[in-house]
Amino acid sequence: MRTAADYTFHHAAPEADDFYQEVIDGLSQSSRFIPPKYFYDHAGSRLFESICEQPEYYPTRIETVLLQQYASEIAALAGDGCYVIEPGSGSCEKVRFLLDALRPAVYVPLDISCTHLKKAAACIANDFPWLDVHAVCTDITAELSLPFIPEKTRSMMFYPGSSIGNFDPQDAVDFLACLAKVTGSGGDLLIGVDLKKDKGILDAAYNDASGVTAAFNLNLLQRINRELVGDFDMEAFAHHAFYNSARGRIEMHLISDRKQTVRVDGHTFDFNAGDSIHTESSYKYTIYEFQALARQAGFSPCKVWTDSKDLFSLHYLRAV
Ligand code: AVI
Repeated sequence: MRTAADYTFHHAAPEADDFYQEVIDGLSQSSRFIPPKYFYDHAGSRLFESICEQPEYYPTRIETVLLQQYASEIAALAGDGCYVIEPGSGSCEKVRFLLDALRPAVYVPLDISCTHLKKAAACIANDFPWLDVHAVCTDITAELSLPFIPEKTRSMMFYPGSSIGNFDPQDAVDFLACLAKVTGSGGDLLIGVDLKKDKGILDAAYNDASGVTAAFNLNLLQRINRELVGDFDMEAFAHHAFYNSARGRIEMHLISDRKQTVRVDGHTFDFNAGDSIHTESSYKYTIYEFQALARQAGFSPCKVWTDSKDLFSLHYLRAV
């Protein structure tokens, strides 16, 4: 038997300049926007784990119950000895609920945060000594290339947490189409999708009383200060999140509370009081809307599970 923390590591992370360029470009536009993938530095990844434990943030709890409850049904659909590939694997917590039932040949976690990924992969390898773990540090929104996966391997993409909601719908279709390309025809996708529901429940989930989501949002400015020689005053921006019913999405913003000028590596950006930096959208779907989106990406629905209050859904899809 192999030793603890024995796993294979592949590094395909983007150049540091991507963060720099996307921040400068995003802050230079009239509608300022920084892509949410940059939330997840080491501090941001930890804050996200803490969000998942907040009582108002229901998706993680409900999805975990669904995974536990339906693990054997999922395993029956996936078949024996498949490759499980998890884009944006974070702390690799949710896959644990499937591994004993699924008994995959290989588990491939993919994440942009290398430090976090190495730790999570080592823990999985330690806790499931029979499992072959190939961790890949990469930007999953760039073209995915996994050359170590043999052709004709049966694979199941695992994309929990409703992270698909963080893409605009057309980008979500394009991303799912990339996953379909990686699995090939007959490959599977198990994906968690947050459902449309009462606005009060959604607003509370992104404005937890302990202020963890606010800290997560503001950490983006701290990250710019730390890594890109920025001088954002953390006291001068506030977290703002709300459900935009017309667009079917939560929007997260950082709002300037005064007129101010911010510098990032010699570039200057002027803000008036109330000006926003849009940091994240989190789209919510009905089951029917999501299945239509998945079809556009080349997947056909096999099965969907939901909780008794229809707050969250877990879809099993197959690439055509
Ligand atoms: C990762 N993603 C699905 C989360 C969401 O709900 O959109 C990120 C998040 N942002 C604030 N809270 C959680």
